[in-house]
Amino acid sequence: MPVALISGINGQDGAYLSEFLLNNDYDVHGMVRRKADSNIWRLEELGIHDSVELHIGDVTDSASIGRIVSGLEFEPFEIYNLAAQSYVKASFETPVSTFQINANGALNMLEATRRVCAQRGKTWVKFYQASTSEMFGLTDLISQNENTAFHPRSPYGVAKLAAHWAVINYRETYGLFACSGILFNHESPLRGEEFVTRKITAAVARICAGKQKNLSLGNIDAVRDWGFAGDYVKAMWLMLQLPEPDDFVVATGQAHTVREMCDIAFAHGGLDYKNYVTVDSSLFRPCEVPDLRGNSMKARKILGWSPSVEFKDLITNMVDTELKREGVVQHAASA
Ligand code: NAP
Ligand code: G4F
Repeated sequence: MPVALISGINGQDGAYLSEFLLNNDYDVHGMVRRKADSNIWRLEELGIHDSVELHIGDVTDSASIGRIVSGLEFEPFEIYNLAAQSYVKASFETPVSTFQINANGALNMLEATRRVCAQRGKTWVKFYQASTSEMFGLTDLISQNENTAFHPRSPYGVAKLAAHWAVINYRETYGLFACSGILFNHESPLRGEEFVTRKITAAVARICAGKQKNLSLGNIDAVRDWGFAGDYVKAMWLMLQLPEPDDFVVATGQAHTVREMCDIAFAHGGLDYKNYVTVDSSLFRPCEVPDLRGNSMKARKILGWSPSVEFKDLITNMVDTELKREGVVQHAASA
């Protein structure tokens, strides 16, 4: 039975990746930080919390990683390093801890991988790093691919770029099977509440339920390439099945504004967003990434990957889930 270890297993992608790997007969292990309260609601929502084995650890704690990685000695295995402080805006407030988790944490994971491979063979472990389109940051290109220059615009992006180069360096220096997926924004009903898709779709449901009156947003003219998280975790796995390690952009190629998202989400709840959304300058980022759109031709050609969910369906599905969570019977006009 193939074995996988996922750091950040309790996050959005960790949960969908676990589900995907379990469906492909993997023995799935995950690293979670010790928390005062349970933090595995996503695994519970997918009904897979009893099917994965959780290990207490922290990517900033090399001792815990060494213990977990060297403990998985049954088979050659796959490591997916998804753990991160993943909220870009918060990285301006906590730049040092963001760097420790997102950059040093990745280095700790790579080092543990290198040590196991030094004992067992170069490709005993295959390593996936969660890189991001935020590394492109400020760009005047219409779309970004694997050859686009990086210009990160946040402590988050800078830390992720350090980790990205560490992966390349470990590949070139030690011959590790290590891949980076440069993933553009991907969303789902399991998204964290601070991210704009979930913030908007949850607000629509709460407004419909009479629990919220309006919604404050930041830069609603920001443009992003949004896809469905369930599609993106498959691309992670596909990278580790290649004969040689490589890096890939994963994106839909379709770009939209936050404003368009508001229009679709509120209309699905039978509402006009203009009556509810206000722009609050305190929600703008000190340094914004105005416009991102991915060119995933390489992933499509070599991995055979393609997205399966259109932007409008992604947003309306998220609204539907939030309406159910709020116990709202769907508006007749949008049902
Ligand atoms: P997420 O929901 O925020 O999940 C991140 C996970 O990392 C959480 O489970 C968190 O656990 C865990 N974590 C944070 N610090 C940790 C530490 N020190 N040690 C161990 N675990 C720690 O993020 P996501 O959307 O699933 O994204 C997964 C990865 O892909 C992240 O690295 C993110 O930066 C990257 N990425 C995401 C997107 C996207 O659009 N979703 C796009 C490109 C790249 P706690 O519960 O303990 O906080
Ligand atoms: O949903 P967001 O917070 O996602 P962001 O910053 O693009 O980052 C996400 O995607 C990255 C991949 O490109 C990941 F690496 C990262 O971990 C994370 O998953 O914001 C999207 C856009 C931004 O331009 C932001 O300024 O929406 C704009 N926005 C406007 N009003 C807002 C808001 N974002 C949030 N979170 N909240 C608002 O009120």
